[in-house]
Amino acid sequence: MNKSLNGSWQFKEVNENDWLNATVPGCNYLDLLKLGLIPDPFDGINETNVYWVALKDWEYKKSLTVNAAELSSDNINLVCEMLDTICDIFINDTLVGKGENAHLKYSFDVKSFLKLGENTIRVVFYSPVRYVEKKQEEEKCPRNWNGLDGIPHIRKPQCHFGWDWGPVLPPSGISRNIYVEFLNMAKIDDILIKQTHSGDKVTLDVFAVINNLSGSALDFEVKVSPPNGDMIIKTGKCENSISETVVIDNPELWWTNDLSDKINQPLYSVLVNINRDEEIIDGTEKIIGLRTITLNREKDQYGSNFQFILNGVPLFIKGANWIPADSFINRFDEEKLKYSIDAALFSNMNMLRVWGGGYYESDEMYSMCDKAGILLWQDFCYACQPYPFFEEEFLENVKRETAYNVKRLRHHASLAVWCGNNEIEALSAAWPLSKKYIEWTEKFFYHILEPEIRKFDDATAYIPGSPCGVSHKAGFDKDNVGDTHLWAVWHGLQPMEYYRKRLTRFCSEFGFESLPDIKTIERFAKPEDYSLTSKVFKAHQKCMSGNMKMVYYIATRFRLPKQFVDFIYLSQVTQQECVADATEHWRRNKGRCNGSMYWQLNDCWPVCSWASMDYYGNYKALQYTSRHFNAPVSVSIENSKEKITIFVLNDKNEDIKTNIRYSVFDFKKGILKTEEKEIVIKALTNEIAFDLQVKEIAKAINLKQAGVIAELLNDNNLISRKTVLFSKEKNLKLPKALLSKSVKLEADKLSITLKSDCFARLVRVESLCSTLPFSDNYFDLLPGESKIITQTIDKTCKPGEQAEKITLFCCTDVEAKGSSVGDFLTRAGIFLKPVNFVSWMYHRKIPKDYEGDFQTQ
Ligand code: BMA
Repeated sequence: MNKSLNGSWQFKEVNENDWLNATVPGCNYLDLLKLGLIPDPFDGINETNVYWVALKDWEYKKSLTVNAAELSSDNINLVCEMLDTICDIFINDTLVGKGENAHLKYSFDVKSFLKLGENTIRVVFYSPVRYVEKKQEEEKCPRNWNGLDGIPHIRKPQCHFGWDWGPVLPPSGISRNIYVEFLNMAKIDDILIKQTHSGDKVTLDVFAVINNLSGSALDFEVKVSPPNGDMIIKTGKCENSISETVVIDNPELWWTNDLSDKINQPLYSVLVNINRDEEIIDGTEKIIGLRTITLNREKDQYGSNFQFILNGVPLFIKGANWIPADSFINRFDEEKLKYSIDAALFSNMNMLRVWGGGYYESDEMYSMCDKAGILLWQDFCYACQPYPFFEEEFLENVKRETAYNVKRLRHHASLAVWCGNNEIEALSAAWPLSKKYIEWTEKFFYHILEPEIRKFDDATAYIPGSPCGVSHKAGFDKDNVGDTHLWAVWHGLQPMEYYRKRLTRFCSEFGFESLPDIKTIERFAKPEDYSLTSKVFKAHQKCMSGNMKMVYYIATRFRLPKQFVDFIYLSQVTQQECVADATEHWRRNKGRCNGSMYWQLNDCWPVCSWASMDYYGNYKALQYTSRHFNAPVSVSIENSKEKITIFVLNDKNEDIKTNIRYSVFDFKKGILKTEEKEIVIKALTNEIAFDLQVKEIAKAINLKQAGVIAELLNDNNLISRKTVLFSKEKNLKLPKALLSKSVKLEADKLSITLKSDCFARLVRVESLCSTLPFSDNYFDLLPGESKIITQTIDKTCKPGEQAEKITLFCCTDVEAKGSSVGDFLTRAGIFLKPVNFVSWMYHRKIPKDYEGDFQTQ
């Protein structure tokens, strides 16, 4: 039996006398905020004003009443699912245990410390900053670029100490469930389920470890419940373990959402009960999906592959990177999680990468992705810095962390790959003098971590790090092997078309920053702060020179705006164009390139960043556009000065019969010419549908006022559409569009009909009250064309307000500031800033292919 200790606690700064109300799970910042003792750390420049919190020690206490029956239990454990981080745990003022790893569940044997009646549990958390500083004095880790020096010493999400998108707000507290476990007779400690797929059968081997305190044999039952159909039950006798086999005929396989026609993917429940005299003593259920997922890294004609294969079907991965969803993770509840996973589904993603500077994600997130059909790539929690694995205690600590998280997550259908770390190898050139650290990076990620994983999971693929190559520090930056992180665009100021030169096997990171939604900005800045160089906007931009880089890239396509707020629109449409162009390029080269995961899906606070959805859940342009460029069946255009090549992309495991057409249109007169044909695209392949010569098109029309639109239709229903123009928007004669809308209330949604008198580029439909997404946004409208989009009724808006507060905006609504020469000089100034220029020089060269042995380690 478990007795929860969640709920009301008391807390105080260690040197204070007065105990204050606290909530568990939670943290010191949230408790202080609730009491009004600190201002909102996300507002203005408050982040620095509340830094003192991280420098103090904090203690939490709660009383616990134990009755005679409980006290006589065979075993009594205090279980803490997350203690963040360095802490001592006392019961009735006696030390019962220590916490030193936020990525680990602790279970302390407390039977001998509890007394009948009232007991006091007290947890004292020591300042994470002071801890790291002290450790760093004893053993110097190399300098850090993200956050404080020395953070590798503490097993806590590294981004708590600041990142190039995150604030420095390292919390302390009991961050997940805490409970007392009263054990009698027996408990199931662990369940492992192995799947063997052959023909139309899946064999499940179910193993359980029993902590049997009864001293005698017990009955067990293994119950497997399919999503549809009859339960299979196996029974027997057990002492300290169970090993049972269940064969499933005609299994319903688990697929990613893009390969499935179901909204909820089929899941099987595997329940193990241990009984005595027909009474259940303990039971544990695991929800699994029947599937095989492998990572094919075989040598091939291009080098060595990097391709996920699901139930034998090669996948093109379309996804994004996931960071901790809130600086104070307890605020991220199930509803917000669902909202985020829905955003990934909206954007046709089949994988998210859980990045290594944060958490091993929650059971809830894994379960939701199981259901949604989204794969998860789980980094181990090491990022961008080498770690002191040579310290015995540290190594033992992380081995325990590995065992716990592998056992916790291995049964999930969504788990696709274990990845050792984020970018440590790639950055190790920065620590040439830290030999010991570099040696141990290789030892740990190439020789220690995988065997530790294999003790508990021999089914899930492992890569030592991301990006990875062939072996330690060999090939991690090459296109022909492993995965790549491509940052030449953005960090390296290379032109946005640069990606087209990169035929990477798998791009697991690349990205482009933009401003968050105006509703988000209003929550952290006042109108007088509305400038990219104001104190507040600099505080809400963590990437060096980030705000200026946005300006730099915007000016390549658009005239710089007069109004600050137009930077929101311009940065977002530039971001979406950049990511769309790269992803489509890699999708067109499927087989050689097998994945595109942009950096990053979400934010942990309101900030200018690479996210496609801001902290408060507003979709940026990229979140909308991803829905199109990630759609499993979609149209894509490869354009150059000479040619326009129209592709149809099919990532479905079935042949698709569609109509494809292209039209040449004039910005004012509309469609001038159309050609259409029926085409069958074989399963999992791409086809070139049309190859157009720009010279030919130019004979009939002025390219400065025309474009080409490609459309994919299924029974006259438009399923995908793409526009291409012949120059950057700032060089074209785009007529000022007159946009109109009519809004109708239908059952649970608004239906909005939009129209434009002439070609309207990148139409934004904005709600000034609701965060809920529209069904589509940031699209082009042809002259006279109308389009209907919808938005779910938002109960947080006043009646009528949601429809009223919809505004329309497009490219020609941006009022330019100054002259083109002024824009050019602004760009040149940003480019020539030493930090930018040096980065540009560094990223200019495209790495040559790896030429050594392709046997990956
Ligand atoms: C990647 C990530 C992060 C970082 C991002 C943006 O390299 O792994 O460390 O936040 O780039 O710079």
